[in-house]
Amino acid sequence: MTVATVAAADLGAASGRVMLARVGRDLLDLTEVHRFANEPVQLGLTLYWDVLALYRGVLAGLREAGRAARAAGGPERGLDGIGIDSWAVDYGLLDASGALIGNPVCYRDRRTEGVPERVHARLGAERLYEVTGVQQLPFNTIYQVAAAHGTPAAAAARRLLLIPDLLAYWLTGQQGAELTNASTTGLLDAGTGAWSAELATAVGLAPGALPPLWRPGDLIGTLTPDAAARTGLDATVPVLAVGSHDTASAVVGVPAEGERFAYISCGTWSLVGLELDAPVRTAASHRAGFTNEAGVDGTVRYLRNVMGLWLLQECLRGWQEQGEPAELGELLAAAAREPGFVSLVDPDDAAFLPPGDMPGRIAAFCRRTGQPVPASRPALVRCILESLALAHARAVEQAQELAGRSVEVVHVVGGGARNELLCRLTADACGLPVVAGPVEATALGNALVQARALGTLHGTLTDLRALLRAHTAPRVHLPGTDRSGWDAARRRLSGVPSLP
Ligand code: LFR
Repeated sequence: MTVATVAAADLGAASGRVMLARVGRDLLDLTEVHRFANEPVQLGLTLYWDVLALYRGVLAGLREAGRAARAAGGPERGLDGIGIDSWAVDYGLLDASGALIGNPVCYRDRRTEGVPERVHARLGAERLYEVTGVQQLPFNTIYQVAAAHGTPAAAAARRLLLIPDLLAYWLTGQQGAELTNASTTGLLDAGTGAWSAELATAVGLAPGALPPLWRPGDLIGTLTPDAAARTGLDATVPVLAVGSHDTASAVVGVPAEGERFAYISCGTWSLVGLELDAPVRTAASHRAGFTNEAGVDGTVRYLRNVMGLWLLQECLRGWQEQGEPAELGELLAAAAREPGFVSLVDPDDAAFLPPGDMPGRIAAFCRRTGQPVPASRPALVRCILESLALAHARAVEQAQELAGRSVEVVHVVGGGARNELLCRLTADACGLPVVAGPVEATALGNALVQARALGTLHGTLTDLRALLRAHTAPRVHLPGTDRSGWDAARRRLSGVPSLP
């Protein structure tokens, strides 16, 4: 086929959407056909995802995508392919009949507090890093599974499916685990590329609970009669494995040329790093908190999770909840006029991870470290964005040192590419040009991998990126020449205990 008409379902921590993409050798266009909220639900002590609402949203989006594609003269069966990506690490459990056991728990739930320490005491943190190569974040699947061990739900579980795989199962009836997302769990052996039976058993998973692996580009299956009826699509429409970890798809969607680039996939999280051919699993890399996640085409996503725009999103959500909403555009414009380097926080401080009173927690950090508490909303936003820019620069610098590769440019993709102040501050802090965009890198990466699997596109990631460059118009932010403010901020923060 010369044009592939595909749907990319992209589920984020705050919203999900379905995009309709038309991809050809000289064509790449993307339209959002459906967007729906994704709000975790606190019930008793546990924070859950409403995964059935997500499934409903995906069905509605696919219906809309098929309708729009047909109206535009697309394929008679509705779509040529469907790909699903979402945030990582979270999962649903299936019982022996294949039914979902309860709602998946959100990775920001507090059930894993203290669990990594327990797991490390038994298995050894260094050894775990050598085996999995994964940054030891408290919410990694391995710690969530360990936290739930001994509960009735865990005892009944026969299968563990990551979120995109769970939705693919409901659409096709096929069970599997897509590799890029599987690599975030802390249960995959990075050396062999297979699940580690030893680690799975050690945290109490039933034998066979981890399903066979799919690689991006594999056919997962075609729609079940039920899914076909609910979406108005033909039952022959294939669901294809893509980089089902949203960050893996976002990295495909980085319009870079050559290999001397760093990327920041910037949304709720900032995923900051490099694309490598081989993992870096040194002790120094472990100490610096870098991960080696699997990328598309056997690449390694060597990156660090920086807490990202979550800090700002949580402030906005809190103000909204109190009935005093802020208008983001105005707030950012006001923040740009604020004086710089007044107060800085470490965005990665564990105190910022759960939902809740973010301005209060930032104020507490400032008090604890002897800095002025931001006196207004614009001052608070300035503090957040400067702190993020500094954390971005630190991660870009460390990634280069640890991997032994220097970069010439930093690509910012995802929603954060829209935030000009953040991009400018990041360029200044890194001392490198920032190329901002596309905002829709994840959906584009998802669609490009599908189009290649369908035979419409050919070639490597470099070839896919050439198509991206021809059809997107990223914005370049050059760094300022005066580095003194940033260097002084770095020195000042080196005295803060939680910062390196
Ligand atoms: C970004 C992301 C990150 C992952 C975090 C939690 O959306 O997928 O890569 O560390 O969410 O799953």
